[in-house]
Amino acid sequence: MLKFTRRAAIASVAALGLTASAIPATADSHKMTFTLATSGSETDQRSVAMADVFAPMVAEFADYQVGYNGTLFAQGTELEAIAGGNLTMSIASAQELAQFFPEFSIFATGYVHQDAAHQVRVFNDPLMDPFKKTVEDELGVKLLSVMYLGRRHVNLRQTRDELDVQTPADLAGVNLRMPGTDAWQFLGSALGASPTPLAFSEVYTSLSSGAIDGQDNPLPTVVDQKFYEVTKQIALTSHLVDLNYIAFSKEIWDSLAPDQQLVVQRAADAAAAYGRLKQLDKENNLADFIRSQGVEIYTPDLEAFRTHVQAQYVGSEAAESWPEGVLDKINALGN
Ligand code: KDO
Repeated sequence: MLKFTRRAAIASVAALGLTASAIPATADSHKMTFTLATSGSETDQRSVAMADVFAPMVAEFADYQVGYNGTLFAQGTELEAIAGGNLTMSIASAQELAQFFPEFSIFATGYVHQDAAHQVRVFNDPLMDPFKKTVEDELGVKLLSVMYLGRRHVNLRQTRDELDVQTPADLAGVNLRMPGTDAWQFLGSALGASPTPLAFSEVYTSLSSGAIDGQDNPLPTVVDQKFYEVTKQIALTSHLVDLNYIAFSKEIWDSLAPDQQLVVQRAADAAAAYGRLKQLDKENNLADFIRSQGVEIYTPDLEAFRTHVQAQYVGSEAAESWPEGVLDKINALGN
């Protein structure tokens, strides 16, 4: 995948020269159409929350369209599509934002966020204001709300007899699929593995063929994508309490009346809250089902993973982009 610098990325978006008019109008000319692109499936809880909570709340003035499984825009290209006027919304990751604004890597760093509530406190804290403002001013994207994806764990094809993962050293040489941006690859290396960039849509087939040894995602994703059919173990590393932002076109936002903006904001917050509860519930209740499918689930030496991962970030290029004092503020909002 291309490595974007902030300037190059924004220039490439500007060069597209596209406007919001590229977004299709609906039959009812009084209504706008809000189009969401996601690499998640229709049954992913974030997708369900957007369809079942967000869409009805905005229905008075906007129709809701969605492209699932990366069919509308490939994973990692959605923010450019919004900035170029070709898309209204995406479920964006901090890792994608870090492609444009490296300081976002702080929210993609292993063992920083502690849980779902911590993510919400961080997102709503004034510490986020300059981050949100930069994305709005420089990319034309508003971050409306924070969605919970869950605790990412290491999920491998090898049986535990073949490979017992206790510490990062046990992952040496393991070909671990991570999504395709620098922040993800860094995290894969920090875990001790050999990270391979691959689009989400290709993970199942690559696990099945043995092109990769494993992948990392929360338990609900393992079930939603049926990764349990093609893997044999999950080491509960919890290396990233992962989040996504509901990203919305600033151009469309600015075209809305103030009361419509309020409705959109409330709808995003309500969808995020609903999805978070659903995802937490799934996360807490899926282990037995996954085990029943023949996948061993166990907890490795978490202290060894935390210490090793955190040590990799110290003095890293990523950490150099973090604004002074922000990590301390994030930690102070923890438990
Ligand atoms: C993935 O590619 O592993 C990932 O979990 C990364 C997330 O940031 C998010 O984009 C997610 O995929 C997709 O929404 C599919 O669940």
